[in-house]
Amino acid sequence: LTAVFAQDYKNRINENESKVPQFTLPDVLTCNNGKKVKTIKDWETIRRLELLEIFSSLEYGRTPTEKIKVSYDLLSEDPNALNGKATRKQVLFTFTNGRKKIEAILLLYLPNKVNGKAPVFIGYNFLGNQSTTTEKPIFASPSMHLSEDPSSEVWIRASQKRRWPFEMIIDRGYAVATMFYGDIYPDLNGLRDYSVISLFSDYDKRSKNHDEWNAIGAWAWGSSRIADYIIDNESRIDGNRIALLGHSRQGKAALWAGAQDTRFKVVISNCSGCGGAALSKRVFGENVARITTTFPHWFCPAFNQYAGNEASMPFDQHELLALIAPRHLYVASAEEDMWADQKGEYLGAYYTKDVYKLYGMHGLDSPIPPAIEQPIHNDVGYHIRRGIHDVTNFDWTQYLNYCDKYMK
Ligand code: GTR
Repeated sequence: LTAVFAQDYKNRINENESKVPQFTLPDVLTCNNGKKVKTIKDWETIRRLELLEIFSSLEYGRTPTEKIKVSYDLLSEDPNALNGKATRKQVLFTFTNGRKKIEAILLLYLPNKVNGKAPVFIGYNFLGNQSTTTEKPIFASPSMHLSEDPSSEVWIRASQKRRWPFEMIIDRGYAVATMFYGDIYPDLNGLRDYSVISLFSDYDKRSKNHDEWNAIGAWAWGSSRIADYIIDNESRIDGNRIALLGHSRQGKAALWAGAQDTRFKVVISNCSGCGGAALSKRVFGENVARITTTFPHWFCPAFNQYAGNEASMPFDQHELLALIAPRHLYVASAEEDMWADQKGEYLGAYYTKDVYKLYGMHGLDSPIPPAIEQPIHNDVGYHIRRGIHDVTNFDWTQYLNYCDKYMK
């Protein structure tokens, strides 16, 4: 039956621009009561809070404010990593509520040549810290055994090294920190009990509350915990210059984290697609029906009501991206990544412009996306590069250039 449903939704996937429905986007600066935001104060004290409430109650679920106890243990430190260019640290995070604990490991590279505090990129990896580098020893990430197929060769050392050009990042004077996202919420339906969500005092595994937070909410929460650690404990990193980067599903989580936590000064969405930077109302590529069926554990239950009914959504993703203003936002797409709806990703970023304008900042100028590999580095950044759904050196080069412009 599941296969039949999946096929049904697959049949309804549209990747033809001429079949994109007519739609009207909600105006990001119009409050729920119909009044228009005219000042930064109105935006920050009224509309911004309304939008956070919309995304908490209708898409990602509510992030609790309760604090979970966490301890940090330095597992290893090597001042001569990456041919002496970096100091590599591995830090064990133990989250606990007294009855139960969940462990995660942060892999951190600090640039040795930087005197004083370096800016940092934070980002999750898909396949464990050991997948990001050939360096040794790298500890296996604690929750890898909970993944779909732990014996698969994708988990081997350095399998995703190309997505993590540590040396290039270090050479540019940035620190970089990564963690396996499955350590925060193992990415399979039915594994909530193994996620950080299960540590909260009101956790009820049977809860079907419409605004119940889920995997994307948990990953976003976890990014903020990495920021806590860095700000409180890493004297070689500048806590005021944190860039958060996420690819694909982690791009969705990075945007949600950046919307909520103003300590992220640059938020980078790499091919985040549906539920990320892409406008839902275009119903192009992956759509709400498909994503909530394939990944029922990502969003809050309320989001399911828009399956096959994007037209009825009282919000869209440009309003999520606008919550990052006046901090910096970068959205990137890939030419062959129709599934993520490249044009929808561009428009999601473009339609933040009125909020950036309120702050006297420069968003994207044209509703028409730029040509392939012609990056725009206004206060809001965007590029579309050749190739498939991935993170490449081209992407990293743009992120480094953009951060040099706004974080150095
Ligand atoms: C796909 C999913 C996308 C995107 C992608 C990824 O299967 O449909 O929404 O998140 O995975 O994370 O690589």
